[in-house]
Amino acid sequence: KVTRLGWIRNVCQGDDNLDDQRLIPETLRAEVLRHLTYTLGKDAPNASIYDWRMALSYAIRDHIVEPWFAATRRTWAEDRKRVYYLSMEFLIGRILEDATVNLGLRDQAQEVMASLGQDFSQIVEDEPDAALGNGGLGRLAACFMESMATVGCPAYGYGIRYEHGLFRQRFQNGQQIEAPEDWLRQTHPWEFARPESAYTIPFKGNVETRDGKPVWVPGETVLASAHDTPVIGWQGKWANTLRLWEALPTQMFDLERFNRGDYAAAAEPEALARTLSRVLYPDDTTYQGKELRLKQEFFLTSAALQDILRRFKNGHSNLRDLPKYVAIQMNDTHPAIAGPELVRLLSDENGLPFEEAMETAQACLGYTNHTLLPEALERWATFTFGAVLPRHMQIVEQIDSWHRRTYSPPHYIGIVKHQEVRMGELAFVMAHKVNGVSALHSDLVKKNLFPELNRLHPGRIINQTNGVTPRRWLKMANRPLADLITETIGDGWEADLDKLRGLEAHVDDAAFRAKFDKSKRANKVALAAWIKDHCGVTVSPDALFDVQVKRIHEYKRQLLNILQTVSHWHAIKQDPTANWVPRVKIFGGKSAPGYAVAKEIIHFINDVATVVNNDPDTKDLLKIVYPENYNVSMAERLIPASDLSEQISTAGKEASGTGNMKFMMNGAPTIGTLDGANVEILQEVGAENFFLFGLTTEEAMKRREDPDQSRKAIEASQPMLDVLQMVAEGRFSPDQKDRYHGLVHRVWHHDYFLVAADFDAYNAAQAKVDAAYADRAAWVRMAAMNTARSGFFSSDRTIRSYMSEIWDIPAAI
Ligand code: B1N
Repeated sequence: KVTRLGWIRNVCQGDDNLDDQRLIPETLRAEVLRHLTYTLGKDAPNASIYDWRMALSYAIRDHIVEPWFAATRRTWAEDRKRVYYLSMEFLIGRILEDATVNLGLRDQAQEVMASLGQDFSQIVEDEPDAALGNGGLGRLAACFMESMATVGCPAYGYGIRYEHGLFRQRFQNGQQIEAPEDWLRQTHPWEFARPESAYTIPFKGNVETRDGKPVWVPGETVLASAHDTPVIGWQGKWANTLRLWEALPTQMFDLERFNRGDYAAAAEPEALARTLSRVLYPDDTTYQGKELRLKQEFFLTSAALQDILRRFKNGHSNLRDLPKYVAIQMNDTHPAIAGPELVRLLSDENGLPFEEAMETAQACLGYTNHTLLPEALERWATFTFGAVLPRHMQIVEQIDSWHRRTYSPPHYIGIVKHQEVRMGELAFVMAHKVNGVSALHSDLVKKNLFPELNRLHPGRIINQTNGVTPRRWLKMANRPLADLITETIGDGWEADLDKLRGLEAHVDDAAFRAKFDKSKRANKVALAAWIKDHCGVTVSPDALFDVQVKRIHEYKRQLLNILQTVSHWHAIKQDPTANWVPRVKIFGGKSAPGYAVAKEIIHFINDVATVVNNDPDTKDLLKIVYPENYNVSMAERLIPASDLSEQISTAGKEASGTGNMKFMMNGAPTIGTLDGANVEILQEVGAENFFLFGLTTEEAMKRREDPDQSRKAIEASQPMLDVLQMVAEGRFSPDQKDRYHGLVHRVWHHDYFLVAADFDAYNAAQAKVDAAYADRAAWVRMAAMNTARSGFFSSDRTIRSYMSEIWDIPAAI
């Protein structure tokens, strides 16, 4: 028998022979009971599911702390370079089950809780999602944190500890209603508060000159106080820290006002400071020039940089050596104020000359671009920027003229232009590497977004295709398939996903295919029960589960999907006895609260669902479900149960996509366009295992040159004419027949995202899906090929590539 610490030590020393050293369940059981009793002060007979979850979480957290210390000690001892990943979003989801999976304790945890009369899966589901992000960008940051811990890359994630994460979505008469999310109402057991690690963040005021030097005299200050969550990698061999900042007042409250009896005014400074970490902005790939958002961005960035410099100075004295020990990655332009802030800290506060500060900062900084959409590119009015960050406004001007002077560009796109600070250009100029997130996207970043800067700085823009962690998205979320994979090719694939190629040798084996099919069916049966429970709709697990889950956005074209669904419904009604393949259309996703067109699409999908699901003619052939409040934990349930992955964005608009990779790993072939990482998925999986359709990026750009393009496309397509007529007649809004006139009008006349232009091609691709699905053996083979060839999309591959191409850090594991 090995003690807990002894076991962990063996793991840390790379002893892979864990079987006879497994933590014995009795120990874990005692630990859970100890936490229940002494940490929570609860007696087992009176404990609620919440109490049990807390007790188990603390017991599991204890096991993370040892490798966490070990990794930190080793990083200090070996004086290693660290990555600092700056992101306004970390879309983590639930932690408990993921932690048990990575520690190899999942089965023990289940057994132990059962012995205590508790159901492990219920406990897991009691945990609220940590929803500190909007969508792909935030989830990518979370996958990267897990992969950095898995490959042994010393790293800190820096973010904001939002009191309220992404809003909860409900439907009322088919329309989205937002309610605040409140994940911190219950104790969050995974974090350690570090009130001793706090920094003052200055804002506003003005810049004075003293002894010929600029001195920023702030008008307000706020305190950034740290909360650390350890992030454990696969098999607990390494752990890193996610450090989230909470905003606190530098002065608790105004005692003088309080004594005067003015209680509201006395509490004002506190309330004002706290608004900085109060709520996540719910915009995905859009941007609004709100002052509070700029303050949040600076709050995160300044706290992170002060922390980074403090850690560096704790062992080093020459700030010019910073790039040898520090790599800072900016997750989009949201933390792009890091450029001027680092220059300010190095020059104003530490006395480096401007040019040396510039060089040092650049050598540390990397910038990842996540979108080409013009509405997402951050630009701040110099008026706002200068008022909130007066010293930074000066430094930005200085950077701009330094850049102009140093590279004398022919026609210069300035950082400051038309009284705006352009954060993309700023991030580009301040970074030694700029990367896109898929091959196609990185190409477009060079050609369309930064053509001038690319000519001035050849080689600075590189590609780093996104990835996702296979521990959460396969091992944890899809146990039936994960077990089958291990049974078929052995273990080790979890940290070396290219090993999945070993499955290819089995796809022509009928016995293997039967097992593969069985694993998918088990997930579908479970999902069907969940759908019955949550949506009140009965669906058959024998139907084809066709899934589109992601933020609602015009460019993602949920509208194309639902219009094609209407067309399919109409076709079934025309010929009810034909050999139709039963389908369940599943939608999931939130709209930004202020995005009226996206909200109308949600309403429309729900209205179509109501009509279709109540139609006796199509009863067993077509169902539409749209569960409320799509989030990470819902994704973990839906994706493993999917047969078909909808990735149908207008070519050139989706930077990468990461959901597409999760579906592929879980054995769902894609119906999709040549957009984002779909291009690489197609390349890896082969055209015979992918349902490709639609215009290419170039064709799409060309098509838009014709102002009449959508009308022409519609008039050339009888199915499209039929669908639009049904919608316009009010077939799906009998209580308000003209409800979708605006929607129909836009498809006819303002169809920037080319729904009409791609409709027939999409319809034809869906018919091919039906035909393919009807041939069971061929379909399952195709599904298995998707899993087998998904190795490239592990975020471990992505992180190793960032380490060598951007961060200059060797792998430890
Ligand atoms: O980033 C993901 C990509 O896979 C997606 O294709 C891309 O759309 C997404 C402003 C964004 N790009 N930009 C954002 C999010 C929040 C915000 O306030 C922009 N999200 C993406 C990961 O690379």
